[in-house]
Amino acid sequence: MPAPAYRPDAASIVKDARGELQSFARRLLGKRILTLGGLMLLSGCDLKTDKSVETMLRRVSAFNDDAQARLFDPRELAPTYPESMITQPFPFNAYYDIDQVPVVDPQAYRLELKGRVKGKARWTLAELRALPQQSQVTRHICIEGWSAIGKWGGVRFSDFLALVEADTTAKYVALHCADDYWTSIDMPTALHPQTQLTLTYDGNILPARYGFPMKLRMPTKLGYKNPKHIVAITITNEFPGGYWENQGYNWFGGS
Ligand SMILES: Nc1nc2c(c(=O)[nH]1)N[C@H]1C(S)=C(S)[C@@H](COP(=O)(O)O)O[C@H]1N2
Ligand SMILES: [Mo]
Repeated sequence: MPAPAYRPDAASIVKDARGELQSFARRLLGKRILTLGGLMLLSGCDLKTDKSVETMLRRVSAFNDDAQARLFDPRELAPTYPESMITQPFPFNAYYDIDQVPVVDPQAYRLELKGRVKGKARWTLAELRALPQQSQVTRHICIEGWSAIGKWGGVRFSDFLALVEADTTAKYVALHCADDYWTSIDMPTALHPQTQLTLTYDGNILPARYGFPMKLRMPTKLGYKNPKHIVAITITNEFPGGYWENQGYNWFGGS
């Protein structure tokens, strides 16, 4: 994957870091680039334990623009964990309460591919489930200041993009959700080996609260870049923005 080789000055940036955990999201507003890999390096936290994540969130809560512009190498893999470390119960989060989680009819569901794709443009759930599956135990990090380890299973997204003959020279992949949520990612992130078209949670069909029937799991991205209830995917060169991104959250939101 193409990756700019930025070399952050960790010491000076950690010195700059100050402020409170709650201000983390606010401080991201209008900022340019923030990466999880970069945060790991800059904060000196490996993000392997809950405590190190909290420490990291606290340390980076007051990063300035310069600090945020110092990127880490996005070719890095996010850490993986033993199943014994899975957080029970895994938290629910959305821009609404849990009783408003969208209800998607599995029979009627079709995943739609739009934009720069030449292959099959409509997929049933059965067809998606028939593709080769993989799983990951990784940490989900929400910008609101919590993190949790979960196990997600599904199709490696780069395999799926190849299957639908997506134009992988296009700049963006936009993900449209059943609840009017949407987000978008750059093509290197879409092709990252840990980016997953997710159909299961902890070995079972993805429950409604965690994104039934399908979500995109990206352990290299913050929580809000991991869209649930995906109904359509667009491959495009036009910047698609996102639900939170258009309200000021950092578009990059990860490594
Ligand atoms: N469709 C949709 N996807 C979404 C959201 C949402 O409101 N709607 N919230 C995002 C945020 S901010 C987080 S932290 C995670 C929460 O996922 P979880 O419920 O599996 O923990 O979903 C992300 N994806
Ligand atoms: Mo989040």
